[in-house]
Amino acid sequence: MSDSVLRICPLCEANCGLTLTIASHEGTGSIASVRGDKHDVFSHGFICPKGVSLGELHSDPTRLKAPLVRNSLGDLEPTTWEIAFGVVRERLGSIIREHGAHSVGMFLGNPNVHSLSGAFILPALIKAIGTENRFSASTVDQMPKQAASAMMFGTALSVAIPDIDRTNYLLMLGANPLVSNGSMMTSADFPGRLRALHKRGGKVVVVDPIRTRTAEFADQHLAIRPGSDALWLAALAHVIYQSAELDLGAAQPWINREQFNALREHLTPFTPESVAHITGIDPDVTREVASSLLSASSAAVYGRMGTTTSGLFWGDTVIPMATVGSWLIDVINIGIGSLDKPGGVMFPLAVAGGPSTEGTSGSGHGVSIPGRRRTRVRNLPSVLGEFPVSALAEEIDTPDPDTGQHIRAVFVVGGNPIVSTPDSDRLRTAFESLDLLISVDPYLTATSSLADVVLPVASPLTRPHHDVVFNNLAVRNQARYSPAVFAVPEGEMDESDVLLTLAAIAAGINSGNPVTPEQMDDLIAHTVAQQAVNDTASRCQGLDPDELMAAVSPQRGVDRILDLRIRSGPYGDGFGIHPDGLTLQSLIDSPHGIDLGPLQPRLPEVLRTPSGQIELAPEILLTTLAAIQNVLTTESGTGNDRLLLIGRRQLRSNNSWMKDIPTLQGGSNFPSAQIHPIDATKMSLDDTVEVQVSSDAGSIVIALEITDQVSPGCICIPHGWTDFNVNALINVFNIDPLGGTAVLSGIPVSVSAV
Ligand SMILES: Nc1nc2c(c(=O)[nH]1)N[C@H]1C(S)=C(S)[C@@H](COP(=O)(O)OP(=O)(O)OC[C@H]3O[C@@H](n4cnc5c(=O)[nH]c(N)nc54)[C@H](O)[C@@H]3O)O[C@H]1N2
Ligand SMILES: Nc1nc2c(c(=O)[nH]1)N[C@H]1C(S)=C(S)[C@@H](COP(=O)(O)OP(=O)(O)OC[C@H]3O[C@@H](n4cnc5c(=O)[nH]c(N)nc54)[C@H](O)[C@@H]3O)O[C@H]1N2
Ligand code: SF4
Ligand SMILES: [Mo]
Repeated sequence: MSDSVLRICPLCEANCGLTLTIASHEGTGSIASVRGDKHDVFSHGFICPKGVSLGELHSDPTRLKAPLVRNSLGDLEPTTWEIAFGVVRERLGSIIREHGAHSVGMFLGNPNVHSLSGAFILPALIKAIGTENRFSASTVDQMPKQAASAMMFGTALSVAIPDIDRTNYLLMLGANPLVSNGSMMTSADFPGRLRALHKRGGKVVVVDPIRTRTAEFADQHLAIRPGSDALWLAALAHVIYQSAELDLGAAQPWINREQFNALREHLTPFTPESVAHITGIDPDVTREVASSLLSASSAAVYGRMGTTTSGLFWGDTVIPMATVGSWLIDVINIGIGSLDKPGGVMFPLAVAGGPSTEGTSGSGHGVSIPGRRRTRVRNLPSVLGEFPVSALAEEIDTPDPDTGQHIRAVFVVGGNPIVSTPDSDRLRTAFESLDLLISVDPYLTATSSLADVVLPVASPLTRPHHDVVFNNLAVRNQARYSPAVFAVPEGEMDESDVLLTLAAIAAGINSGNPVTPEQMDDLIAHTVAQQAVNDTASRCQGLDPDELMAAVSPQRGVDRILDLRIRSGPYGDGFGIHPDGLTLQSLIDSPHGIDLGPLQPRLPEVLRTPSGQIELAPEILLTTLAAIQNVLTTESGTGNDRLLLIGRRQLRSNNSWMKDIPTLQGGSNFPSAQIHPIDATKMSLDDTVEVQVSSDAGSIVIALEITDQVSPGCICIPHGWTDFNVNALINVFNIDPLGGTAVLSGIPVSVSAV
């Protein structure tokens, strides 16, 4: 007899609800099949190939089951948890005692935003280590969007999300959700939601140098020149802010007149005509899009990877404009009256809360961009509490000439920076030179295979799941929780316990007194309870934190913290103050989820800026906009012997991992460099050849594919392949100055047959 369980998929931001048929509970347990859960309140049965592979991932024989420690011969060898943590305690202890906490670096990868332990325990590990040298995948991803949103609305998760289910006009730049399933916009069944948009007569416009699947679906595709989005958005904003129909809608009362005027003035030079020679978009088309945005009954503008990680190659330099571009997207959303309006862009309200529900409603500390701290070697500013990952290698391999200070130990938690971040060769050499590299990762990867200690975490199906982060970015308010499907097998360890143990070790080193993982767990929960009673925005303000702790007992670990967050959160029972409110048990009792309805207006409560207003035109962004104006009057001057590199995601892939899962084999799941037939003819290349692709940072050899989906002058290469690592071509110098994010798209490369 087989039985089935429901499970939220932890593999991407879409957060689909799945039905797993259990083949056996014996041993490590196994899954016979995975389907979309038709009754899921959010995903209504949608599933993609990755979700289908969840059972195979669980039983994957190549997943590590025991920790590895490098032996005296230099090989990684399986060992016990006690020995592995003992090595960490001893070697980390002597590094911190001798060289201080800042000699430890941390790199946090993508899977951390997809787990409860990443949300709740990892911050405690960072704090326990006490290092400022924190890096993450965010600075090869979405950081500019978060920086812009934080400046405008007050927190790193105050992101205005397209209300895709009610909009009638969706303008998407640099996003390919029909392959990626959406990002910074949790929208399970993106394809279905786009079809519904069409069905109600709405229009989709895609701006992308590649004719992607999403572009093919769209009503209109604009093949923009890579990296020039900010200029085009400035031109759109220019037309909109000059319009007689201007109505800022719900945002109006929270906009400062002076900022509005300064913005309008700064947009003056950016006419559709003045940017056309750079963007390649006809000025009439730009005016037509502006006019559609203004006249649509509802409209939303959305930008993703292509807008946060591209740069404009112009006059022989690469000009990053990611934070300005991300900001201009919301400048436009405000200009067309779409902010906080149904069918426009709105702020989700997450069941377990988030930065925009903490503190005091309507105002807060805001953020400082650029950040106040600087990297030691290049003096690069921090961004939202971390440093650009492009600076990681130099912070390791360049000791201070006077003090000898540098990063000597690195924790990589759920990341593969050797493949996912710029200048992989230098980072590999830097990692090889470390006194200690610790990797928390269930696989041997290009990164973890360099580690001194590898701490593998048990299968995601052995842990509970709830999307703490992504409910802050979801297109509909809803709440779902999945208990663990299987127990953690003998000898393996849950990620929460791995991170709690590491945090306890670090706290013990720094305090000089032994700390147990159980004490660490209590400390984290107590801190959450204390904050909940302190916040005036909380549903249990003023209660005694011990009362909260007693109420969530005897739960421990991530479940206890989640219960505290739900009960004090915006829909919570407030520990009795709101008797009809939600608890973790309410979610457990509703396995298909609780639908909390479409997004609701949240202005001005959502704001956490010190002014209590929307910062429509932060000074630093106006200055940056004024600076990029220079390109309008220059010619590119570059020879046309080089192509511009564009990234690509593949449907049957998940960044650098899951490549060998059987279900994901075949189809588009292979690395190739795609170029347009015109360029192939010009360079006398046919698609039987391999090509060498070279840049100022390095070169790779990869199979060639000729397709007219790619704009002439561009070359499109997927990321995430260890042996065809596109990041060997990316240098660490092109960084968005405000968002700290590397330029991954739009850089020049040369191509030749091998
Ligand atoms: N050139 C280029 N570079 C890019 C991108 C691009 O488009 N172009 N995309 C960027 C983006 S958007 C991202 S998000 C980054 C991703 O950058 P990373 O996060 O560094 O890379 P991933 O490939 O996601 O690696 C995740 C690692 O976590 C491990 N893992 C899987 N599940 C778990 C788990 O539950 N716990 C733990 N501890 N580990 C787990 C996997 O085995 C894998 O080694 O790459 C970025 N790099
Ligand atoms: N199947 C699959 N799904 C994934 C992932 C995966 O690896 N595989 N990764 C997940 C992760 S970590 C993330 S962050 C999301 C990303 O989600 P998306 O951002 O939707 O995914 P991308 O495919 O990177 O889309 C970026 C698009 O920008 C375009 N582009 C490049 N440069 C420019 C430019 O200068 N201007 C414009 N306008 N467009 C440009 C590219 O052609 C590409 O189509 O996907 C997630 N989903
Ligand atoms: S779209 Fe994302 S969340 Fe949904 S099944 Fe696929 S990987 Fe999982
Ligand atoms: Mo990402």
